[in-house]
Amino acid sequence: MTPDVPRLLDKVDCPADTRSFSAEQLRQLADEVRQEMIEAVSITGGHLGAGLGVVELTVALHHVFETPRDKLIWDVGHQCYPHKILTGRKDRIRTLRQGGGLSGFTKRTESEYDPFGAGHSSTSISAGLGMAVGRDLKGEDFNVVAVIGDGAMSAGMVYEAMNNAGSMDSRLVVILNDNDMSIAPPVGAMSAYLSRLLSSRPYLSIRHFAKDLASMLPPPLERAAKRAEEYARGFVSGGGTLFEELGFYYVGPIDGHNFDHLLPVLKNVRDSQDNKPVLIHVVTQKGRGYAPAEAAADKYHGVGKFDVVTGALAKPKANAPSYTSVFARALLAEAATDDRIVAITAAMPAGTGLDKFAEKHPERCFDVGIAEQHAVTFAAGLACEGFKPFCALYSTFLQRGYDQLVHDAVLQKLPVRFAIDRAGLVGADGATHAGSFDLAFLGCLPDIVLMSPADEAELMHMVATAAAIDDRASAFRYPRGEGIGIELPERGQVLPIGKGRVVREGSRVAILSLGTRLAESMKAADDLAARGLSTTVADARFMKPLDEDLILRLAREHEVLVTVEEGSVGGFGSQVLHFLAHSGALDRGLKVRPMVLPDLFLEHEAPHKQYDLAGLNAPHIVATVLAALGQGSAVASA
Ligand SMILES: Cc1ncc(C[n+]2csc(CCOP(=O)(O)OP(=O)(O)O)c2C)c(N)n1
Repeated sequence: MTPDVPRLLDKVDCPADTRSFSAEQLRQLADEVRQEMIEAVSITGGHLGAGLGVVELTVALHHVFETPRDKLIWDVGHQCYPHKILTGRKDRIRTLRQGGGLSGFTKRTESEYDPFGAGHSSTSISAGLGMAVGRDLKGEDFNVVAVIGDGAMSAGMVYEAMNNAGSMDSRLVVILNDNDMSIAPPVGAMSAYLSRLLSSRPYLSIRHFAKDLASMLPPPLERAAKRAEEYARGFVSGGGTLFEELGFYYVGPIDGHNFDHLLPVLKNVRDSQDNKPVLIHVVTQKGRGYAPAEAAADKYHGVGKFDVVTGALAKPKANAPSYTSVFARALLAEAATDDRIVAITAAMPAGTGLDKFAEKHPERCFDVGIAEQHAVTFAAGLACEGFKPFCALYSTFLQRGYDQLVHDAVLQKLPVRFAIDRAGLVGADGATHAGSFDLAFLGCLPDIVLMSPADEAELMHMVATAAAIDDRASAFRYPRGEGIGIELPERGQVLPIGKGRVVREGSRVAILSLGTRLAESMKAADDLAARGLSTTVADARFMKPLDEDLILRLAREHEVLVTVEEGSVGGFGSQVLHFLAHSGALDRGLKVRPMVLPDLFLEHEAPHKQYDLAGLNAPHIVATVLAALGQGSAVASA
């Protein structure tokens, strides 16, 4: 686009500015939004493919519906960049995912156009139904539209919501954005069903839009007859869709890049007064309009900075392998000699490193879709049959499988191994994706073995240890990003259960670290030593069982004991304090200072700044020790 052609986008400050646009103008606006989005993401990094795929849909929705009065809910929220550009945030779009800038997801506190925040998938139909029913209870009149991807349709929550919606007399519009991709290719019977549905039905024709569509959404009195007829048709031809069986009107498929298709269907649905849920099946292409992203939808799902002209992705300088890749390497090393090892991912094969495992052992690796609850209980079932399941999930997504973890795995002492990636702070992905809580919600469970490595070699040992624990569930949690560059063994060693290690001997101050804050603890010890405070540093390795002997020794031999972890209150430090209180060590005047993540949802920010904000770097540890000794003031660390 030449700079002297005025952009329509410059005149669009909010969706209302598009309401009088012609289809031709909407097409131009879509091109401009697409260009704007590509340029912004090339600078900020972020989710690219999903947003590019919904540019036309986003423009059409805001043109047809009266947002923000009509509520528009984006499932996961990772495809919302075009939506942000159109809803008063285009001036800040180049701050996406940067500290103090726009969130990479929808967020209620960010805009009145974001009626529901997201980050985790498959919540939109439930939230939309709640809003629709709330609207009806209040006697108000607005539309609720939920846009959900085919990948997100693999989660059970979607079916709970549709099951409920189909039996309620509430008007709700669900748009199924079918691009035949999750992050990786979609999996499962539902995905196969959608493909069959598409191949068995031509796109709705213009004739349909003009005439037949109106009659698909009958006034209430005709509804019973109409539905009987639909059921009969479905029965005779076998053509009734699953959605219709669940009580939705099914409209589609339609081409989600074609305004001539989108506009009449959306207007029709908007103007219908029928109190029933409608599902519009929209077909889109992930990465649409940007050749590199069209060609590699998985690679361009989420990106760092890139060159707009060539599509070349800037490779961050890697000093050391990522924890994810070390986990994959360690698991492969274990699986080489033990064919009972199996691995489970919930739609994150590359994110968890299990793509490597799947290449080597396709028959032993299971991608179950975005279905963390199922992943956990499926793993428990595999354990019942004598397998050694490694269930690899991000900490934040494991939250969804908590009851399954407690009730199906841990309580039954089934040896499911939980490989918990992205534990702790996650940088640009922000609060929705932070893995802050797993230590707290796992540490309270009886019988679980809970570990956290201080570096990537330790992670290898913990994978080997988990493989060897056959009488109960175990978990090891490790952070996003790269390790410290330590030499890696060919294969991990099995660690003594519940035993930590002292990595530096001192006499006055003790720092007991769990996880990768050990490096900062060592730096703090150097600083303290330079101030004449001889400092012991220990790596707990295990949060459960606690190394009681080690803790008692540290308590006995030091004046101050600081615990450090990258987790919320209620985790390791709380367990140590609880133990020490009962042991009587506190009565003897020991000064204990647990250092944890702050008690707030930390926003997106560069990782190194997040540690500063969280107060978990070496200077914070030093300050905490000095304050405990009455030699300085504590910095905020909790
Ligand atoms: C509960 C949960 N598990 C995993 C993820 C990670 N994740 C983000 S987007 C995505 C794929 C979504 O696919 P789809 O719904 O088809 O949307 P698309 O990106 O194709 O537009 C996944 C697995 C998540 N956000 N939430």
